Amino acid sequence: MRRRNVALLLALLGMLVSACGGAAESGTTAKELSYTLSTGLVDGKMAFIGVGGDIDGTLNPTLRASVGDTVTVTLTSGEGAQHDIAFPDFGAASEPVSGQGNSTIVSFVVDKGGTFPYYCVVAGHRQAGMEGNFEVTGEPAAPAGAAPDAEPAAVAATAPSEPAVRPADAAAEAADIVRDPADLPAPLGEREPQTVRIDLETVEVDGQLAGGTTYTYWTFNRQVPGPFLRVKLGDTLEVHLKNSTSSTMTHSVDFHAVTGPGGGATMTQTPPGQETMFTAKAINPGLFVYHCATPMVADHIANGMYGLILVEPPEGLPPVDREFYVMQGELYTGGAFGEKGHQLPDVEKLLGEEAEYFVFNGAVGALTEQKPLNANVGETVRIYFGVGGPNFTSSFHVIGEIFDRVYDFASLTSEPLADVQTTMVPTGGATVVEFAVEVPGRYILVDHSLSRLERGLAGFLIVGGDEHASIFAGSPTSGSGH
Ligand SMILES: [Cu+2]
Repeated sequence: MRRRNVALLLALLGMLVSACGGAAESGTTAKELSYTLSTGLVDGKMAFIGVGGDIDGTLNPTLRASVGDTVTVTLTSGEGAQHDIAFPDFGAASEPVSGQGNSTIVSFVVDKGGTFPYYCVVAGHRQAGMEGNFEVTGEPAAPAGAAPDAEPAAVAATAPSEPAVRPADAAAEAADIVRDPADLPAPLGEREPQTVRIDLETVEVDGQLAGGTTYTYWTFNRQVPGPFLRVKLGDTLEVHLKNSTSSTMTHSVDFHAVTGPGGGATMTQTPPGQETMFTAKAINPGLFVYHCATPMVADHIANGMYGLILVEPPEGLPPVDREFYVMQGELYTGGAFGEKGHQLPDVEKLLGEEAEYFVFNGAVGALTEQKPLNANVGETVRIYFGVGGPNFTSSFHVIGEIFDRVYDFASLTSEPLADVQTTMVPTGGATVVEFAVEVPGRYILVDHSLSRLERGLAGFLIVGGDEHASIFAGSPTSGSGH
């Protein structure tokens, strides 16, 4: 840390010296300019907010300087989430800052004229709104052989790029973030509506994505998906959202089961270390997705912030022998699918919808080697299945089974469909499927867009018990891989 400070000081001295040189050459007086910016969420978008002077209160204010000036920008974290500020055209970027009221500083000498972007480099924040203009009067830079018009094209290329992968040092202690598909509360039975307290904690955890590959997940309660919540029609939800002190981001929750602005997201934008609360009445039965709704929302969802809440109709659902909880999502990593080490998120891939990983319950192998679904011949099975996404609709199918009933779009008040092979589940949507298991063996849960099977998307339903030759019989041909 001390060594870095010395390096910083030397760099600053170097800049000052060059600034004096520049001023002497041009014969003008170089100024020292200071700007102060805060950060915040305004109307659902992230922004830099001007503090003091002409820019006071302005969102993403245009900052101005002249060639030769030394510009110092102090960035204060207004809401406590992690941010930074970069002027990539000048090779200048601050250290990240987090924690409400803490500051970071970047200082640099302006060596060319024109209009340049400044923005937050934290993944997704520029796209979520944290970008402004830096206008420099004076001689534009004229690199030999380069037309001035060509300059904007260089902006993106000179942006500081994060490495795609971090060394695998974290792999050993990375957490198991996989939600067991059997981890869900029992049916509520018939009862009067009541107030149900729901405690959610948003935690950012380094977790196992695949063998030898780790990823920093953003979670509800440390697992993906978040906890399965079960309430009754007419219940009042009292939602407490706590954002861990170790978080770098603001988080929130939007319940699709809630009627009201943002599904609760407007009231739960929660900086690290803080807690928010809202109440809402469950006035529609069904199986609903909940997810984080902090900009960039797609980024928060891709990182694992989704779950399901079941609002049972008064009479509940017909009894079954086994219930399971499965959610599909996709991840956008810097490294290609299968690359080892700690993968960092890739916002460009996210915006291009070029997913590297497709997962059930958070990780490759989550529902195959790690925590498969288990049942026995003669039992009835119900799967609560949702798609967090953020971008890919699922063609949900169980290889070797037929859904006896599908509550299409997770509507529990419509008559279920009978005898369905594959059912479509939109992003931010869910379904409930039921079937009896008559034949022992291993069944594979897939999205029948089967290229995703090669990107990690598979789950096992392992059925034990006696053969049932009247339904299924024969012997595999030698050489069959199945
Ligand atoms: Cu979030």
